[in-house]
Amino acid sequence: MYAQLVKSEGAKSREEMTPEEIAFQERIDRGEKIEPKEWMPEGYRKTLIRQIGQHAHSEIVGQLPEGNWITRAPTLERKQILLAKVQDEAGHGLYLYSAAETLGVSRDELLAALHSGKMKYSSIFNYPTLNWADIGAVGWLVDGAAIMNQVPLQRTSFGPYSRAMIRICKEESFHQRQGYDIMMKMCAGTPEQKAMAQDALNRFWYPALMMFGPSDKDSVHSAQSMAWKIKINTNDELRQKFVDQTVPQARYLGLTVPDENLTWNEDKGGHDFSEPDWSEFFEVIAGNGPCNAERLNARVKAWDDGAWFREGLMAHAGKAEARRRAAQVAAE
Ligand code: BYC
Repeated sequence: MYAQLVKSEGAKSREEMTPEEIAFQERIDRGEKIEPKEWMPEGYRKTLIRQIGQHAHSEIVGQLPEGNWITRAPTLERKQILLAKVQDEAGHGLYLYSAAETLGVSRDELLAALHSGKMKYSSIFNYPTLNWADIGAVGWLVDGAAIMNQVPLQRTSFGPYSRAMIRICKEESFHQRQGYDIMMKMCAGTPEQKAMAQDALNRFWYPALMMFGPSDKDSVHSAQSMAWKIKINTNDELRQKFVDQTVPQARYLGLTVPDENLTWNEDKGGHDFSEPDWSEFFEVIAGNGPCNAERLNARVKAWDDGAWFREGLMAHAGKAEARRRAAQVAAE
């Protein structure tokens, strides 16, 4: 099914819609939730499968850069906290795969599309986590950006996605705080520790800005997704909010955001800031980032290594079903 997905390039006008599509759009405009068994335009279903599926993949691929640091966390307490956070990401992936499955695509199909490179996951996870300060920066910036994007998605029009987002957002704020807490500790530590925190901010700032997607003029899906309330805000709106929220947090830490153009713009009531290098972004999402191959190989290996377990589950389910049938026959 995923292979049939088409790119949308603008919202349909009312004149282009069928009567069913108009009635559907009116439900969306009234703020009604759409549930899986209800009629929906094929494009709505496909856009949701793409976005929810990629979101689910981001959660499970997102476990890799942090999971790598669980054994190297500096204290037992930090290890427990990081372990809990990484386990939460697995749970988020499962909520989201379940939400996608209600749209008629199986988890196996979604994972096959991830493994073959047909489906994307967030660009941010193609950057390496080189040291412990990076774990602080990931929690602070990456989870901070994720919250900025996900809080509005709690109001998204598709019921199962919206309900999954409510649960996910509760946990994301803990994730962001654990990252900021690591940064506070490092910034109050030795000059070397503070320099590590600054270096992590320098490396993660622009990749974090890229998480919100290309600038609005290059966003192919935004117009239709916003008309359907699959997305609530544009990419640039959320990026702006993220910068405005994060700059004072960096100041509090005594760190410098690596952007010479960063200034407060009184007229717009927000910061002016430099755009990320969009050619780098498009290279990363095309599969050519620093860790794309490593991340995908890790996921494919996990899938292959888990084959015996899936086979065991299927064999058990087959036996249970045979027993149930035999008991039914005996009872008749
Ligand atoms: N990375 O038309 P556009 C997390 C693609 S998990 C990769 O603006 P759209 C966390 C886009 O897919 C965070 N690809 O697209 C987990 C499209 O390509 P396709 C994940 C990107 O969908 C563990 C093309 O570029 N969050 O935080 O309207 C640990 C054109 O873009 C990216 C979500 O997934 C990107 N950054 O808007 C810690 C949230 N940006 O599909 C943390 C849900 C764009 O046509 N998703 N592309 O081949 C969304 O809100 C939207 O899908 C996006 C993109 C804002 C990401």
